[in-house]
Amino acid sequence: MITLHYFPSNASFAAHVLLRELGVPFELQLVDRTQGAHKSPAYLKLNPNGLIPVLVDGDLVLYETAAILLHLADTHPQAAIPALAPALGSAERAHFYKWLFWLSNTVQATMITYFYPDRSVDEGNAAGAAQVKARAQARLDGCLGQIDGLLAGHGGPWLLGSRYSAADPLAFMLCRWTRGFAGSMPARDYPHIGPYLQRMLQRPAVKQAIEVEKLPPPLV
Ligand SMILES: N[C@@H](CCC(=O)N[C@@H](CS)C(=O)NCC(=O)O)C(=O)O
Repeated sequence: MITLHYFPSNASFAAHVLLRELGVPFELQLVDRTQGAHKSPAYLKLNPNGLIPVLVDGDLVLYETAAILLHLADTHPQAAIPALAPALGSAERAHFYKWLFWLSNTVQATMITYFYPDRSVDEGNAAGAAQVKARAQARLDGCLGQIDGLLAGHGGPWLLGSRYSAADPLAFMLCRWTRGFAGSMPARDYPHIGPYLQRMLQRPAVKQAIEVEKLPPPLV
């Protein structure tokens, strides 16, 4: 049995959507961040970083969102036609890696700086934190512009073009995290990302994950 350790609207959301896209049996295990469960000794045994998500697949214990997405796509090649990852060794697969890595190590990492700017400055340095947050937002503006340009360039409907892939739940999750942007455009207001997010919202797997996690409006 596959178990996803999650908290609503957290980085676990991408894996949650993908599991529903695959249509395989799985269970959700709430990691109650409000009670610090992600820093408990039991959870730290699963992920020493104390971060959500963790996927347990039989004997395998896996953290890092992009690794989880890749693992799920690789181990269920027949679950979706076409498969949720392009063929190994293909140019499309190389681009798939590129977007997964970039979304993780650039966009998601910058999001964390945006949401927790106080972690980058000394305690009580509110002005410094505000500057860190503003700089992170400016970098995210550039990332959103890049995603919009990608969608405009190949015409969509999905991140890789015509193929819906395991990168889409990650892109969707990160784009929706910008919904509270003030002073620059949230993802939904970009001409090509906006319709992309609406297409994602129409997918049954996304609808189900939103319903189960009880995500409140605005969704994007
Ligand atoms: N690189 C990690 C990042 C995961 C991450 O930052 N998760 C957040 C939730 S969205 C978390 O657990 N934060 C708790 C904390 O920072 O203490 C991944 O992709 O899995």
